[in-house]
Amino acid sequence: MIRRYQFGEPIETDAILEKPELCKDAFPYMKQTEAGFTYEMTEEDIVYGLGESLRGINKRGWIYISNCTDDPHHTEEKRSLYGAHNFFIVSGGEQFGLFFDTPGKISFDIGYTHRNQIQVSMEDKDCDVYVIDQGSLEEIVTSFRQLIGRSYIPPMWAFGYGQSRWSYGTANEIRELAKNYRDNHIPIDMIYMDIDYMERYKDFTVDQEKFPNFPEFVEDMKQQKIQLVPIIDAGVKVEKGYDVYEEGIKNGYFCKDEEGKEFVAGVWPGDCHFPDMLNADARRWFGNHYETLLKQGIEGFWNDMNEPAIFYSGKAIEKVFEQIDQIARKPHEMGDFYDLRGNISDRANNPEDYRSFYHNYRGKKIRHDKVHNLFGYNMTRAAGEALEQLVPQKRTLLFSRASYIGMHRYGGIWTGDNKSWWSHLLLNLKMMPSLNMCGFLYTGADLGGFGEDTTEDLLLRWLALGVFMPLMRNHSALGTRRQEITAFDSTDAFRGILKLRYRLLPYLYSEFMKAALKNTMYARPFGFVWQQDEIARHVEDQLMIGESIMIAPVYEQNAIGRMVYLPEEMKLLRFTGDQVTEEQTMQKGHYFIRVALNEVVIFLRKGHLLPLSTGGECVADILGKDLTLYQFAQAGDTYELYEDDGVTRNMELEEHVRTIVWG
Ligand code: MIG
Repeated sequence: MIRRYQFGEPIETDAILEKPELCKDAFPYMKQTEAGFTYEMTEEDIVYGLGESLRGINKRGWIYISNCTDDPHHTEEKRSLYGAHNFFIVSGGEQFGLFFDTPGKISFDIGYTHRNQIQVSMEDKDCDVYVIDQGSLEEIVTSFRQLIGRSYIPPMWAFGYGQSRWSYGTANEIRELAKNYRDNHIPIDMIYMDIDYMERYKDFTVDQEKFPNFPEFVEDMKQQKIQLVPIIDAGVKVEKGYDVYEEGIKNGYFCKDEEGKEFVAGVWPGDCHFPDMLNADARRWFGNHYETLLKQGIEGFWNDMNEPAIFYSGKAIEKVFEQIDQIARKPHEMGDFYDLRGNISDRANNPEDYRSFYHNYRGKKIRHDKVHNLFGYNMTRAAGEALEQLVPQKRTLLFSRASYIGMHRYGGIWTGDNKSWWSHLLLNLKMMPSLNMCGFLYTGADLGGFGEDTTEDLLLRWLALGVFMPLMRNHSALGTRRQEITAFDSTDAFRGILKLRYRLLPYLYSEFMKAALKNTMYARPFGFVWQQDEIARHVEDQLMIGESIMIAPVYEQNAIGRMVYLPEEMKLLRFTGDQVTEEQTMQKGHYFIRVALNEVVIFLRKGHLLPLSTGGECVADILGKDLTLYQFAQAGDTYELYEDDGVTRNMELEEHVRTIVWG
């Protein structure tokens, strides 16, 4: 049973479609205080959840603030990333899950101020709180996921490997990249198009000089079984004659400032207006514009800059220019320079700017900061709802950078601008289960790291984790070292790891689909599986992926392997490239496991099967082909395999699951 409590007058978020009746009992577990709520933890408590946030699987010992932020430096001291996922579970003494449904800023102090105390606080204390405390950890998650609705499911080709870069600048560059991969038999299904494909960064346009005959090009790529996936930014360029701009002005679909004029924000296109994603009419209008690209053959999109990111606002930048002007006219003082410098560097994502524009939300004028965390959510909802109408017979790929719980029904997320750091490989692993808890199943990090220069071994190790992530994309920033597979010496090692991904796909897809359709987790922390095992409960660098396999990736440079904890008897499967080169049953315990750079080691749980394809260079190659079974099973053990055509929206479990029996 889920209990709903209400505090103040919460603004609707649409995180939950059917709300349970309000509960009249006293609010359990947490004490109400001036600032919000507190809870006294026991020493044994572990706190799980909070979706896309920094630090551990166990969130204890830090403070996390839900405030969707475009910050490309994901260092330990940060409190906010791009998402706002206000669900956590306390487990140890008492066991319960809480979801704080509120669209503004909210802070979760999980033993930061006082080591054994949780403090939840927010500016306006208007929120719905949902309490779930029946059953196991997994059952709490399933109840929560039922409450928030089924997670987004992409087409199966979106489980292939994707190559990205900011930016491939011309059609020829992409053709060459595709040829390089296909000639070298490096599996690939997607190539991403970053902002430079557009004409002056205008949404839904394609630069005709760099990408002539775009529909033909898209079709050519599809012939080679490669989908092109363009980026869409939140800001619409201010430019006379540009249809999206003109329509938005005419219909009043952009966010307005205090005086009722369109709010001006500087982002990539220069001066922009933000479509009012919270206004249902504006949402329909913006979503329908995706059709421009659909008509040219595009079947997938990634939504960026939708926190929304602001480099500067029109008004703030004017003030800076005034300041420069004043300084220039008088004798300079030391302080002037520092003042000016501070003023310029504080322009990006400035809280003052978020307080200076408004939405028309359900007929009411609402200041942006009150509903800040719903913006990216509703941009992706705009797209998701439109795509369902425009392409009713097929699934479309869609994922977002900013998000709030509720958005998980419309699209996936990638975890934004990480760096080519070993610590971010581990962060990727730790974030997965928390994201799953909050409904985000189709997710992944920029493999190899987005910012800074990667190295061959970092990319190899990161891909060895990436093979288990639903969204498997290698993406890197402008100006960093090239990060395509073909940029490195060990082509064979890379090819082997990517081929393994395609061998694993029947299993990974099946586990993903079951997680989506049954509201369960695709990636689980050990504490969810072996709750009675004190050591297992505190493992932060190994995960269960689906029901059959446990992974323990190498995340340190120059390591020849790593310590692995087996909470029970398991069977080690060593893949050298995509071939099994060792099978060994191992007892419960700690082991040092060697893993070479061209290897991936998987551990099979007892009583479970692992179906593998024979491999391929794109998802279409493996659809409907024979399977090879690996197992740590006895006669009679079973596996539920989910299979479908990978594109239709009919995904009923009963129709698509068959039971494989061992022996
Ligand atoms: O200000 O479009 O997170 O993936 O490559 C940077 C350029 C804007 C941020 C995205 C990143 C993308 C980049 N974008």
